[in-house]
Amino acid sequence: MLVSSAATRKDSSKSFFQEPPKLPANTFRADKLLRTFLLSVLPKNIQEDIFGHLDYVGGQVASTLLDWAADCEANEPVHVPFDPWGKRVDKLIISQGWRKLEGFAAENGLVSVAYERKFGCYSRLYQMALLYLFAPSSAFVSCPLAMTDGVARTLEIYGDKDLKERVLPHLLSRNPAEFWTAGQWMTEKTGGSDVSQTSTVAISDITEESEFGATHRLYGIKWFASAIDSNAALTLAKMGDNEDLDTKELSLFYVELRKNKNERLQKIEILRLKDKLGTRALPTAEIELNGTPARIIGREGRGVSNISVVLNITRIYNAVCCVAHMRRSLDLLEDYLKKRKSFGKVVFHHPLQYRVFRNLEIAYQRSFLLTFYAALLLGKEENGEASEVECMLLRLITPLAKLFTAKQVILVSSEVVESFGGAGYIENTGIPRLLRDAQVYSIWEGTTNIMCLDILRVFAKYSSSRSVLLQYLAVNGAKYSLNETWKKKYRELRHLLESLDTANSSVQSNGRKTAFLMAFLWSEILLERYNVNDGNSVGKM
Ligand code: UCC
Ligand code: FAD
Repeated sequence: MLVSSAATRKDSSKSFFQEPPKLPANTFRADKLLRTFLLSVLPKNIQEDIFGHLDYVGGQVASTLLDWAADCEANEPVHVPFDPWGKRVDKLIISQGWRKLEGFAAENGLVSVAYERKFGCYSRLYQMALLYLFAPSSAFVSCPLAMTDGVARTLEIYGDKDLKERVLPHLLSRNPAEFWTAGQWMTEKTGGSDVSQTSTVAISDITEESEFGATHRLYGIKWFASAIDSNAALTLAKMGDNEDLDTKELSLFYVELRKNKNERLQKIEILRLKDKLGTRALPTAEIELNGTPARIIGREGRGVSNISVVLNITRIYNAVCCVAHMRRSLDLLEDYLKKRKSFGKVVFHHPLQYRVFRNLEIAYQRSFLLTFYAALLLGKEENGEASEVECMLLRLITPLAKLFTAKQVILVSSEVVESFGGAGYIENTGIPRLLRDAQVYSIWEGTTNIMCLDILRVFAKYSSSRSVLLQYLAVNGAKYSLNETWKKKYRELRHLLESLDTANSSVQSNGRKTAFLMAFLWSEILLERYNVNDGNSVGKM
């Protein structure tokens, strides 16, 4: 009798298999907040025009694209510096999955939708909704798309006829065979936050006719160059012709790396690929520019200001990808917690775990609303429809959304790993990657501190910016009758902004406090405005 009950116990443990987490079959249909936001912001005719496409993408990202992304993760990029005979070849081996994801992005207008401007000021929002669906299944193809978009916008603003007529169409192509991606090389060994120590020099000794009208040759090392399989890049360098002149100022250069993806780089050596904590499917290289032909863009010495066009686009991409990363993690977690049992019920129904989950959802909602409000303002600005106040709000919300979402995604991903229990720590469940990949968003495209300083830079540079922000917050705080906590925090922010004039070191050291107060106050308003406080996107117990 004893023997048989032990055998039964043994059998039941052997026959128990935990159901793994599953994504919704269509992530657009399942996404209540995305739909709520688009329904309340977009005119009806635009909803009708774009929802079919979002629905298609929402289905693909939860099926076909998962296989392509898995292929990217299983076959990380490889750099082969030499051939068997010792000749430098700098071959880059990239997975099929990566190419397919790039092709999907081109065909579905992941970059071009924003530039075709078929939906006027709402084109950006449509594009960012596509990116939001695509990013978590893209193995970081989202990264070259971000930089391609930033470069496209820079060429729109500063490019000459050739760049606009020959290069821009490649960046905006919907044909995978014609589509080019672009990179952005700013960081050097001496610094990524502070690029003033850049040692790359530009010499104007172009003698032969260059295919893309190169004006200079570049010499130097770029310490981080992501998506090194790209076709083009923007980079910074000092003018190096005359050592006696003050060459401190940086200029912006366009580099054409290759016409076809598999071509070898000309006068650029890949020193090695970075061995990274996350983003492992993305080829990030250290490169040496050995007389690389390059073409100056914009005014000499205005490189940092000019490349900030790229930064302001990629920072919004960064925020969208963080929000998307949170949504994907929470979708997987909710499904899992509704299947996993402990102490006699599914874990989702334990009040404490439910509270944890709900708080993560709220962090996600705040992040989503700040980010998509930024996308809405960006669309208006690009279409010439933003008021002066809206332009100022956009300038402030861009670094704010970048820094806030990048911190929230780390917090959310870490809790998600823990909420999966031990399974969250086991590599082939796919869950640990969520945490590893989350860490990058707060580093690249400007760290959290640099974003705080960027916000302070705006307050210092534009005298009206503080009153514009405070007025916006006060009017909306009153409109939505926000509570005492909100009012107290508003007064705290007002006090901090008033103290900016004192120019002492506490101004900078309060940078994070200032930014996180702004994020709280602003996101509270957006939660009310888009009626999210009723928990309409929070998984019900
Ligand atoms: O990390 C990178 C790529 C990663 C892969 C792609 C990820 C895509 C994300 C999608 C998710 C999947 S690329 C490297 C990114 N690097 C950074 O973000 C640099 C961080 N450092 C900064 O942001 C600094 O603030 C600097 C380097 C931009 C500027 O520092 P400085 O030297 O102190 O600059 P100044 O003197 O304050 O600014 C020079 C001029 C000023 O204008 P003027 O001269 O007219 O007064 C500034 O107002 O540039 C202007 N400026 C800006 N204007 C500076 N930043 C901005 C801005 N954001 N918008 C407008
Ligand atoms: P540092 O500038 O040395 O900063 C170190 C720390 O000091 C940071 O925490 C920073 O916040 C803090 N700090 C610096 N200055 C201040 C200050 N004034 N006040 C307060 N705190 C400060 N770069 C590119 O150009 N192109 C790319 O394609 C690219 N791809 C990347 C891919 C990955 C996966 C990663 C991780 C990075 C990539 N980068 C790229 C580099 C990235 O942009 C930089 O790492 C980043 O900007 C920080 O620069 P840094 O590494 O030199 O850090």
